[in-house]
Amino acid sequence: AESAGILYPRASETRELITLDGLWNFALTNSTDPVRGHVDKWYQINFKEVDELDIQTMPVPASYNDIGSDKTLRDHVGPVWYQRNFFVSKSWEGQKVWIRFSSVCRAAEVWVNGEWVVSHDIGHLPFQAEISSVLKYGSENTITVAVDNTLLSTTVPQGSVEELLSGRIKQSYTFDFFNYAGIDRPVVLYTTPSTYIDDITVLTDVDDTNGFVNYTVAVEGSDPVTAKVSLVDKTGTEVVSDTVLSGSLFVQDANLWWPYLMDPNPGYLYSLQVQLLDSSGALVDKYSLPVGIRTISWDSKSVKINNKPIYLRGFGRHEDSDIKGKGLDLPLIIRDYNLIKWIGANAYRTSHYPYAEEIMDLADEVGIMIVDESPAVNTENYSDELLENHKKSLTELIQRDKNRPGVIMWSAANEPRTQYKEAEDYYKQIVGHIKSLDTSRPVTVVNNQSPDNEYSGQFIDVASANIYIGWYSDTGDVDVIVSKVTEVARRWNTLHNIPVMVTEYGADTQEGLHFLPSFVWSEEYQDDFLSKYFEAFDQLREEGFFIGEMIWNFADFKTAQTYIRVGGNKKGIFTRNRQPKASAHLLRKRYWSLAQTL
Ligand code: GCB
Repeated sequence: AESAGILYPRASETRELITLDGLWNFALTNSTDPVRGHVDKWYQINFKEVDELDIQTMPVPASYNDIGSDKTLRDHVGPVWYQRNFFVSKSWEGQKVWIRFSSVCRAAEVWVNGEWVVSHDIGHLPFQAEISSVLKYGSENTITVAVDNTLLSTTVPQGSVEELLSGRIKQSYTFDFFNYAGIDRPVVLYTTPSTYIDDITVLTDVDDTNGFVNYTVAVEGSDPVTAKVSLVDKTGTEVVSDTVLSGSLFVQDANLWWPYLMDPNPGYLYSLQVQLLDSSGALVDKYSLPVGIRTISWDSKSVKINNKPIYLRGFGRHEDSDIKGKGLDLPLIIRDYNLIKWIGANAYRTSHYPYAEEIMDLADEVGIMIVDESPAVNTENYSDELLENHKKSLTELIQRDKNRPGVIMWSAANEPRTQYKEAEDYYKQIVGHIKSLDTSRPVTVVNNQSPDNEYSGQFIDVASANIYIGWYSDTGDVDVIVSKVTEVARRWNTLHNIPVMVTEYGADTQEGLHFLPSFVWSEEYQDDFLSKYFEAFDQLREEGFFIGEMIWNFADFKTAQTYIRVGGNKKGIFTRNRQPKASAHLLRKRYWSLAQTL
């Protein structure tokens, strides 16, 4: 059974949790015979007992591509197979046991003890299944996962597959980051009671210094229960409570959730502790959700948090690093947040797919404002099937992130081909779908089309422009940046009467390459280029509709092989190893001074 809720798994008085992260057994299929594993039912065999399977050891979580030493693994197209054993305690019998994957890139099929339990067809988003009835308690169990990275014209994101003259199958795609694949985020087993908290939805509001936490608890199961819902502050003190499953908590003189550097105490989180009780008052289930009290509002010129206009100082980013690809990496995540704080940023966009829940938790805690993006990047060849998959990605994204105070905007897509007329109905439906799920946050589409020659702008609340003047056009001509950038931004505003931000601008820069006077690819050029954009942004800020700047990119990252990329995209202000280029110091000066004036 699949559940509607997808709450982050947490242990509590009523819930236990074990991780299945670690070393798994791993087998490739031959790309020219992709169905082999299914035909031979690899989910019913023990990989280790089959000699011709050529088993490798694979870490979870990690992308598998860069772990090996040959191209067969890195450039593999089609299914790969993961398997491991795990022990389930006798004491879990009688409870509901769930398997939850935080993400598998891209399509996953899961079997436990040879029985199919769940499939999921999109990367970067969690899924789970209740597996109580297929488990052996007090005994070893086997889990097998088939992971397929193939991208087609109807998948999100899109791609195409061809057979080369050599007979090799090759995956192509137009997006500018490596198509990493595998079980790239944590896998856990957890228990719930048979009557349990399936989902919690929180919507907060602010009235002067007071806060409201409006909540709804969804319960599954047949036992009659009553509730106790308490809001607990950082010191562990209960501030207010109620006994209904759906209600509104009034918080006098609330500690509001503020972005980083907008308040001495940013990212304040309460804990909403939800308890289900039986008729005798005994605890049935308990789940605690972090809650930030804040409100978002917007009009034709601004976006406000707690009624104060915000100005976004941030980045486009990637989940990307050496060896593990997009695999969850806690030291890297903390390093990144330390750099974000060091540089004085207050925002980023989860370009070009939803980021790990652990990364999102830290945004909530630090006070980083997130533009939360669907994995739909560069959409083209619009079809009904693509539309359905794209909508599904947004349903799952909003279900996962709806309660996060840090998420201040939904991004429906990055650089869709919106210059075609068929994009009009498509994006009308996509934005309408987001609005049907959440009206508390503005919606954007991140565009690189000219505002006069595209069809999505009429539906969105905030315009997001990716601009590469001085790089892909006017290469080397930094002197035209100010006039051209201000013109594009103004045009978005006058055409649709909405606030505007620049979501990408950047220049590839090889660390350590120096030229005086500045020359493309040098650290000097990146500084020159950025300084001109800063000038443009300062002019735009005077005009009253410009709400933010996000540099492309936080760090260098890996891409597919192409002659315009030397070892990947080098537009980072940090290297892939997270060390600063000269531009990081320049940006730091700007972000800290903006933080002081705004
Ligand atoms: C873009 C894309 C981004 C690329 C970037 C670039 O417009 O949104 O994915 O990496 O340009 O550097 O070309």
